[in-house]
Parts: sequence; structure tokens; C-alpha cells
Amino acid sequence: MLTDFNFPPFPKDCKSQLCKHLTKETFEALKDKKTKNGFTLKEAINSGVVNSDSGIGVYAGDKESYSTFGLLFDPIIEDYHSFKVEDTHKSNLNPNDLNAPVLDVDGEYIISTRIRVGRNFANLPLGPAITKEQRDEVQERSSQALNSLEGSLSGTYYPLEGMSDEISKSLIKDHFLFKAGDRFLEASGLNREWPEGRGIFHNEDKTFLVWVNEEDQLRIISMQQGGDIKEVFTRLTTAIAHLQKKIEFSYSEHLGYITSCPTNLGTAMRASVHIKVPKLAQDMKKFEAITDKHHLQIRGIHGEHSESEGGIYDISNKRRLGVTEVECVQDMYDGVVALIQAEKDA
Ligand code: ADP
Ligand code: DAR
Repeated sequence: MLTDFNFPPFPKDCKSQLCKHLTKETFEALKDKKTKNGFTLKEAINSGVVNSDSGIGVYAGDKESYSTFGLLFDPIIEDYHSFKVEDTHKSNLNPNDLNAPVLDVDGEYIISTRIRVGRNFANLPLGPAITKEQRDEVQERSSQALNSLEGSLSGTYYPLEGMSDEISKSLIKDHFLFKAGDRFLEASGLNREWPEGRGIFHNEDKTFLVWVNEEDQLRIISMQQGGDIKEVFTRLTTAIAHLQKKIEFSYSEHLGYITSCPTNLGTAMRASVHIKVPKLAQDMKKFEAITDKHHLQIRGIHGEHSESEGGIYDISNKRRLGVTEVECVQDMYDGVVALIQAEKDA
């Protein structure tokens, strides 16, 4: 029993899913529970307690967290994803099912396209509860699987430990490498022993990259300049098909691919473009009406919690659970077509 664990004193202006769904009754029912990895409610909610400006505020320490703490996770998942406890998730990684002729061939609007999925190892805890030894095992098994990639996907794994500041800063500036020190991840326990066990794999031209042991154990990324969204998706699905022969990914019929943050459950996919729409950006009401209609999210050009620069925005699918991977990419594609038309009309 955790003697010093009391109902958190959330500020009145707290708007996170945690504040919204952690009732006193739920707290009392869950406060002394632990998963088989010893992960507690206190650990699951710490990020949202420490960062009251969180959007979500909770992280899972293992697949079991989603059932052990279901009284809290289920209403958050239903609220955020419009996905009920009895719903099941379906996957479709077939690029032939995507209707996406190349966009903006003159390169007037779309600077670059990036599609990523999160994956975690079956039968191991997630990042917030993993031990150093288990995290090192993930790094070892991941780099072995990645080194078996052939042809245009072949490349090199670079551990963060020992990487010069100059190289890591350059990779981050060029949008290839994850940022360090996110306060939300820090408070969730995901940054423990940083930078040990973390690293990046990429091919020669950095169109295929894999982050190891950041927010999820793998972030599998395909990206390139321009608007050939289908080519980016095809490269990603080819790589996933190869890696899943080497590594069993954590998955459930209900929640799809299991991730540390509930927002990424299901496809764990974010398909994005960096797009130049300076005229449309003068009318954010119109801009947001289009992104809302197409289930899209607006981020800044350095990813989550960053700002846009020069009228350039990171536009990506918002839906991840209860839709297939093809539908995620189609959401983004159809929304980008509408945004380009609105920029032309502005
Ligand atoms: P994630 O996409 O993995 O959830 P972020 O939103 O933090 O994480 O983005 C990670 C990095 O990917 C950032 O440097 C961001 O600028 C870059 N990025 C995202 N989308 C694109 C894109 N379409 N083109 C180029 N870089 C991108
Ligand atoms: N910042 C955390 C997580 C939100 C979703 N983004 C992720 N998982 N990177 C929050 O609760 O706002």
C-alpha cells in the first residue's frame, strides 16, 4: 500500500483527460493496484500530476496497465478516440488500398512527407516501467533486426551514447532525430538512464529511420522531400513487414498496437506533411475548419509542442485507433488536397 499517495490536487484550470476522468472513486479503487511488473497508478498518472497542462496526462507501463487501470484508461480512450471497451481494432497496411496520386508535383506547397508508426516488444514492459537491462535488450535485439534489412532499407544503427552533440543537434534540426528532455516524458519515467539504450537507425539517404527506446521502443519512420505520399507509405509498410518477422510486436484485438501513450494506440501511426500555406494561415478559423473536417492535427515544424515558421505547418492524421493505417494516410491525403485548394483560393 502506498501510504503517501493521496488524490492529486489538480488546479481548477486543468483540462487534461486525467483531470476529467480520475474521479475520487476511481482513485480509491485503483490507488493500491499494481501490474505484474510492479507498475502503479501513481506512476501512470505522474506526468499529468506534475504537468497540469497535459492534454492526456497518463502513460501505460505495460500492456497490462490498460486492464489493471481500465477504470481510468477506458474512459480516456473512449473520450479521446471515440472507441468503446467492446470495440475491436482492424489493421490494413496495404498501400494498394490507398487512393493517393502524387500531390503538388511543382513543389509549391508540400515541403516533405513523413509517416511513422510506434511499436513495442511483446512480453516486455513499456518504456515507463522497463528496467535498464530490458531496455538494453531492446536496443540489442532492435539493432540486430535492423542490420538484417537489405537494399534501399539497409543502413546503420547509431547509439545516442557517444554521439557527438554536433551530430545529434544536426539530426534534430533536420527533423531526423527525436528531441531530448520532453518534460512530459521525463515525468512518465520514459527518460530514465537517458541516453543509455537509445539510438537511431537510418539508411544512406535518411528516407528510412528507426528511433529506438524513445517514447516507444521503436518508432519506424519513412520520410522524403515532396508529396509522393504513396511512395512514403509503401517504403514504411515494406520495412514493417520485414521487422515483424524478426520481432513480435505487442498487440491486442481491442487496442491494436500497444503504446506507452494512449493517444498512439491502434495504428500508432502519424502521417504528416510539412506544408506551406501562408495565405490560408491568415484565416485560422477557415484553416481549422478544414483540419477538423478531415480529422487532422496541426503541429509546428519541429514536432509536438513547437511553433510553425514562415507559414509552414506540420499537418497529420488525428485518428489512430478504430481506423486502419490506410484510412489514417487517406485522412491526411484528403485533408492536404483540401488545404492546398484553400491556399490557392485564399
Ligand atoms: P512524432 O511524429 O514521432 O509523434 P514529433 O511530432 O515530435 O514526433 O515529430 C518528430 C520529428 O519529425 C520532428 O523533428 C518533426 O519536425 C519531424 N517531422 C514530422 N513530420 C514531418 C514531415 N512531414 N517532414 C519533415 N519532418 C517531419
Ligand atoms: N504531452 C502528453 C502526451 C500527449 C500525446 N503526445 C505524445 N504521446 N507524444 C500530454 O498528456 O499532453
